[in-house]
Formats: sequence, C-alpha cells, structure tokens
Amino acid sequence: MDSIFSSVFDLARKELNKPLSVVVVGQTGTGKSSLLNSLFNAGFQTSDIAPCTKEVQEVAAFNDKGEKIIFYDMPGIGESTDADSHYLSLYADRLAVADIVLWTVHCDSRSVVFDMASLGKILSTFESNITKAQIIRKLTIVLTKADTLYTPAWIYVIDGDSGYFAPSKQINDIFYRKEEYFQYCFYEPFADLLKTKIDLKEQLLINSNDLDFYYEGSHLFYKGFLSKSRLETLVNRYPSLTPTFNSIYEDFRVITVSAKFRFNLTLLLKLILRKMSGDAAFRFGKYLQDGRLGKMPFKDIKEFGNIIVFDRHTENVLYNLSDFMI
Ligand SMILES: Nc1nc2c(ncn2[C@@H]2O[C@H](COP(=O)(O)OP(=O)(O)OP(=O)(O)O)[C@@H](O)[C@H]2O)c(=O)[nH]1
Ligand SMILES: [Mg+2]
Repeated sequence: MDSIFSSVFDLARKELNKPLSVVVVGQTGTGKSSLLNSLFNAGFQTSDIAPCTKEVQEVAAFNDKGEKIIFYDMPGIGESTDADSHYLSLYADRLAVADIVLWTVHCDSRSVVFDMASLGKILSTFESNITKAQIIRKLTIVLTKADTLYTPAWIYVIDGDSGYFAPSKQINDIFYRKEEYFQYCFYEPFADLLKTKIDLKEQLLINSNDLDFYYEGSHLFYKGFLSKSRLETLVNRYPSLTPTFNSIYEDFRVITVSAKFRFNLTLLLKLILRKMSGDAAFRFGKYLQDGRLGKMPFKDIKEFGNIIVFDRHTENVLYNLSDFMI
C-alpha cells in the first residue's frame, strides 16, 4: 500500500514539476526556427534554400523563479515521403504530451491539402475522440512571413531609436480574411469533436436559431470553434458571456506573424500563455512587458529598404532607403 501510494505521489510530483511545453510544427521553410530565433534568440540554424532542421531542438523561456516553458523546434514536413513518415510519428509523440502546438503555414499559401492530410495522419494514430479533440484544442495556426505581403507599404512606428512594425489597413484586412479562411479549413473538419462547457451564473435564454449551443443534462455547451464574425454576433447577443466567447475564439485561433518584422510576437506569446491556463501569463509576464518582443532598432530595419532607384542616364542611385538618416 505504501509503495503504491508513494509511486502515485511520485507521478503527481513529476507532473507538477514537468515544465510547460510548446511544439512548433509545419511544412519545411515556413519559418519555425526563425520564429524561435526572433522570440528567444534561440540561435537555430535556418536555410534560405533547402530543408534545414533535421532533429528536434529546444529553447526555453525562463522566468525569475527559474521556471521554464520549453519550445520544441521540429523538423519540417514536406521534405520527402520517407522523412515525412518519420517526422509525423515524431509529431504524434510530441503533440500528445505538449501543452500547446503551433502549426505554421506560409501566409501567402492558400493550399491546405498537404497540412490537413498530415494532421489527419497524426490524429489517426490516436483511437479516442477525446484525445483527438484535446490535440485540436492545443493547436494554434500561425501564418508566418507576414512581411512578404507588402504592397501597400508597412508602417514602421518610431519611438526614439527603436520602433515597431504595423501593417497598413489594406494588409490588415487581408490578414483578417486569411485568418478566417485558415481557421475554417483547419477547425471545421473537427467541429463535431469540439465542445466547451459554459458556466452559467445567470439563467441564459439561448435563441433557438443558435444551433451551436446544446444542453447535455443541465449543462450548456458550445459546439465547435468561433469565427471572428460569429464571435461578434454572440458577444452582442449575450454580452454577459463575452469572456467565455473570447476564450473559445482564442482556443481555436489563427494568428499572422512575421519573425523578420517581429510583428505580432507579443500577441502570439500572450495567446500561448493564456491557452496554457493557470497563471502562466502572470508568471511569464516579463516577456509581454511594454511590447518588447515587437521592438526593432531603426538601424536594423534600414536593411529592409529593398527598392533602389537607379537612373540609367546619369548612372546614379536616386533613392536607397538604407542611406536615409534620422
Ligand atoms: N520574409 C521572411 N522570411 C522569413 C521569415 N521567417 C523565416 N523566413 C525565411 O524563410 C526561410 C526558412 O526559414 P526557417 O526558419 O529555416 O524555416 P523552417 O520552418 O525552420 O524550415 P525547416 O527547418 O526546413 O523545417 C529562411 O530563408 C528564412 O530567412 C519571416 O518572417 N519573413
Ligand atoms: Mg527549422
């Protein structure tokens, strides 16, 4: 009896000491290693040409108490059929135990067949629908390389010798619609598996047209994920449940980022910490302070001035952003 008790106790202690973990997966070249380099100076090798990361590698975010969140950078899928079957089984192992999974997709892509087939293969290794649903709930879809959408121009907001990038309104509108599109592609196939219990502190009369709600016994559940437009409708209709709806939306969210412009890195980390539940956002709050993850010195951004105007008659450079001083 004693030994059973102590082994249960050991397990519980192990579980408590287990660091939180985030796994970064997705097709080769979508910028997984670059994202972790921008977030935590991971120093991971990246490649402009060919599949790069071949082994799982890790970097940790520490707080002042020495607690950590481990981020695992995974090899990218899509390299070759043989490599993929090995990588997908690695993905399945890691997805089962991770707290959060970031699935990266190049923001300029619109094809989801390969990603969805890969996700399907991973899920098929788990029998129970409950496990499948748990894994889908861990997923956050990250649209990477947002800076590659650049007409009209991005805005660099300067404050002293540092600043941050913001997209123009037109690009922001494109991100909004892309996020809705990818959210639908990734989560809709699993909508029947996803349910969130709604705590009802006050009696709520659900409109009979709201088919995404249902009762199980005396408990009210929301079925599936929430799109941005559906979120707005529900918040207007049932304002007292705004925090609940926001959190359902964030559980099944798509977020657009740029490792190069450090765009939305603070929001991404905020989302990860919130999804981890408990007080992770408080414990690792130093990473979120004053938007520091999004800041870039002006001297670094000058190299992004990628248009040089050259006059062929005078053979002079008429315009080169990297020459500009402030
Ligand atoms: N413009 C732009 N390029 C990026 C960004 N992030 C990564 N890249 C480029 O995309 C290419 C691939 O980046 P990696 O970080 O090696 O991609 P990966 O997903 O780790 O690739 P694998 O390790 O092969 O799976 C490199 O040329 C990076 O410089 C970004 O935010 N913007
Ligand atoms: Mg890599």
